[in-house]
Amino acid sequence: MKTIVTRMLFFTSAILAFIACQEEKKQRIPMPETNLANVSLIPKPVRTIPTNSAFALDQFTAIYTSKSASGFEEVGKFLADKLKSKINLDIPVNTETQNTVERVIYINQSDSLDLTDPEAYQLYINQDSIILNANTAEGAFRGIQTLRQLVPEVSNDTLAEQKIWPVPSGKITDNPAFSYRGSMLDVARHFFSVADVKKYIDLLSYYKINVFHLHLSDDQGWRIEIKSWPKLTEVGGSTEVGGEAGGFYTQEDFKEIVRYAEKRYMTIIPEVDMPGHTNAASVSYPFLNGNGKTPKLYEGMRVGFSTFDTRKDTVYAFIDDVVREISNMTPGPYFHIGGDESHVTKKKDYIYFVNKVEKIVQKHGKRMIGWDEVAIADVDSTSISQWWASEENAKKAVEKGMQVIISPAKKAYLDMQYDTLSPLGLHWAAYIPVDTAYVWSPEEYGGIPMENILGVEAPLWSETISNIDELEYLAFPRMIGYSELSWSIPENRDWEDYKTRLADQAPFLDRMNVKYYPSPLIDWKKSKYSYETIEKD
Ligand code: TNX
Repeated sequence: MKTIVTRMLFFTSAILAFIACQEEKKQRIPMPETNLANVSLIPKPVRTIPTNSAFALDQFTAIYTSKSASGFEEVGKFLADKLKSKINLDIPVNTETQNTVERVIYINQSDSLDLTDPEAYQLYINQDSIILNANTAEGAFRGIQTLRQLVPEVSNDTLAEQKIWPVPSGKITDNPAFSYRGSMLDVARHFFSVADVKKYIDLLSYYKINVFHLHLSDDQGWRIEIKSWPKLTEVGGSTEVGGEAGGFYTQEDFKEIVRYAEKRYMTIIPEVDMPGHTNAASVSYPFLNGNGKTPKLYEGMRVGFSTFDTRKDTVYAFIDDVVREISNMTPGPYFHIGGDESHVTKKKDYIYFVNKVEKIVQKHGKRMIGWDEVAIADVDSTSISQWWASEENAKKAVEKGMQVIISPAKKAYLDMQYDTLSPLGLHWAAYIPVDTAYVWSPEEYGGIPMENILGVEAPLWSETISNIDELEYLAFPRMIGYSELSWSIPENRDWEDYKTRLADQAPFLDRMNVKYYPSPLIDWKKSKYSYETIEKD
């Protein structure tokens, strides 16, 4: 009953407001005092200057975008869609001038020299307009994530007849510290559906993550259809850790993931782990196997027992097909060859293998990424080393002029338990509570020179997680901290300040139905969504 009355009231007030607006067009609605610098933005922008008033986001607001610049209109529509699901307001995008429009959000392609980083943006929030300037649609896309965070979850119903969501006024200028800000998901130990992956990608993009690395093969499963080698998925895709059913992405599925990520200006990095971590491939095609044993499907959690035969030409012909088929579906510049924990590959064979596979990757137009071990081979300076375990290997990569992705297991592994009581995760590298995950500097980690650091990535290995709820429990809230470590400059990072901003993410996470770990270190904000759940119960 209450909702019907509220709806009727809303309907009548909307009509009244509409009439009133027609009469008193352009009259400013007095706004409450605000402080843009106190809004809980994550990642924290480079610079925020509050002007203490607000933009009245309401039913008389419209979005306009540069039309000639490619991608800007789509960014405008993306914003409208997300605001519709957040506050249930329909905001028209680039519709012909309507006389009901009182205020505008303008997403503008600007050639300003202050916006040289392709992801840089400026937000000017005034009482009558919001102007988002960016050089590229990618920059505009990052900017609308900030705007989404600035729009309050709950409207103010006392300022005018209509509902108003006051957006704090001021100016934000922003760009990322690192151009590579990633998360990895292991879909090999446990398979995750396209829908699960999309949900994760969408959450990551809200926090300006721009790289999503998919670990597509391992001892326990092969997860990507290769048309020229169908048994990889027929046989190798049939298992996962713990004896559950496994699964794989068809090439259409993979392309769908790529498209979904592309819309969010996110690069997909496919990984086929080799020469170790290859049991599932070798069971499918036993000629690949190089450990002298008959390969059998494997559903355990051990690592380091498998290897390709590094001295057979047919193995490289196979790898060529795999890299070609996957690279053809991958618009991003990278192909990840794994290369970790090849404990049963002789060192000279490992080096021979990595040298050859690097050439295959390059032949198919991609830059090779490998886990830090690959730096012991004769790799090219254009290849990239992902530092997960060995400082010595990371240093070798730097000596070779390579770029390094900072992913130290002790700090950045999302599959590490929060503490000894965590029901999910491992702890071979460390226990990583939410503060430990945040309080370190990728800029200074292990003394890698800044010019060699490509960026930061937090991998989520899936030995102990088998569904989206469990995935979210390990990834959130820590992933939010990694977004700040990779986007925000060190001067803007502070645990005490971050803690309160993280607490304010609860309404968003609840609304997205994210089963995050409610760390006791954080005083989580109650949200109307969590109240609703309590009421229903
Ligand atoms: C080490 S990290 C691995 C993975 C495991 C992970 C579990 C890396 C390059 N190799 O195979 O899944 O530890 O934390």
